[in-house]
Amino acid sequence: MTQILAVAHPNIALIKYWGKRDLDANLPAVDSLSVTLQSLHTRMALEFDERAQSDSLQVNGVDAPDMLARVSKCLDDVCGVGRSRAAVESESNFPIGAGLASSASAFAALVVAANAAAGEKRDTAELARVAGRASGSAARSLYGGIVTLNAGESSIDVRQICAPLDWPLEVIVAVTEEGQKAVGSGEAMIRSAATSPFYGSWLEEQSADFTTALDAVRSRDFASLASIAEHNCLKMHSVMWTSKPPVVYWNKATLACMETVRELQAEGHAVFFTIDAGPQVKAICLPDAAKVVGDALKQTPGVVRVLPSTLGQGAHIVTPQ
Ligand code: 2P0
Repeated sequence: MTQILAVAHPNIALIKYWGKRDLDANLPAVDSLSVTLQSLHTRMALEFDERAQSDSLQVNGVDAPDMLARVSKCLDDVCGVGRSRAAVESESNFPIGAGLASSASAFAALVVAANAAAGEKRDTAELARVAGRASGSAARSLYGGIVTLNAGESSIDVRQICAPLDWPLEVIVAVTEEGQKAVGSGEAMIRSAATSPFYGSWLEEQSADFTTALDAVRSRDFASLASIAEHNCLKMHSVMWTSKPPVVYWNKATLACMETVRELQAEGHAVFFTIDAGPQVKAICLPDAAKVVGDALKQTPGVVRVLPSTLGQGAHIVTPQ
C-alpha cells in the first residue's frame, strides 16, 4: 500500500491540562485552551503492509520500541483491530520529550494519516477524541489557531475559536535544554493528583480561568489573556512543585527567561510567558513585539536557541493516497 504522509504542529496550552478524570479513557480532568505553532512540526509517514507480522516505529530515524504499544493502540482505535500491520516513521524539527508537546503533534499527525489510510471515515471532532486517548494534548493539535478543549464526564469537545490570521499572535520558544525530561507528564499528573495539597483548588478554579481566557480571546484583550495565562501556568507549576516527590521541570535559564519577559513587560512590550512539562519558556506576543522579544530571549543566559513561530494550521495530509 502507498505511504501516507501527514503533518501536525505542536500546541502550547495557555490554560493548562494537568490531571486526568479517567485514566483508562485518558480523559482530562480540566478544560484547556491552546495555540497551535506553525514553525514546529512532526511529519508522520504511515504505510500498511498486509504481509508484515508486526508494527514498526522509527522516531527521527531511530527505532523507538518504547513508544510502539501506544502507537499500535492508536492505529487500532482509528482503523480497527483487524487492520494490517504498519510501518510508522515520525520526524520532528524540534526537541522531543522536552516540554514542547511533541506527543501532541505526533499523535495528531498519526490519527490523520490513519484516517486517510482507512478511507476518511471519521471527521475532525472524532479524530480529536481518538488522538486525545493517546495523548491528552494531541486532541488540540487537530485544529489550528487558538483552540479550546472542554473536558466532559465521558468525552472531550475540541474546537477552533480563532483562526491563525484572526488574531496573529506570535510565539517565541526559548530552548534552555535539548534533552528529554526525567519524568513524563502522564506519570507526573497522576502523582500530582495523589499527593499535591493544591490539586483540589487547581481543579476548582480551572473553569473560571478558562472562561476568563476565552473572553480575552473573543475580545482580543491581550493584557487580560496575559494575566490569566501566567497565573494559570504558575498555578500548574505550584501543583507540580508540591507533589511528593516534587516535579520540578525548571532550570536556571527558565527563571532567567521569566525575568527577561518581566523586563520586557516593564518596558511596555505586549508579551507574556508560559511553561509546560519541561524547562523551555514560551513567550507569547503581539507581532510588533516579536523581534525585541526574540532578541532579548536569545541573549538571556542559558538559552540554547530560540524558535519563533506564528500560529499554525491543524493536522493535515500532505500527500493524498
Ligand atoms: C498541556 N501538558 O495542556 C499540559 C501542560 C503539559 C503541561 O498536556 O498523559 O503528553 O499523554 O495525556 O498530552 C502534556 O501531557 O499527556 C500536557 P497525556 P500529554 O499542554
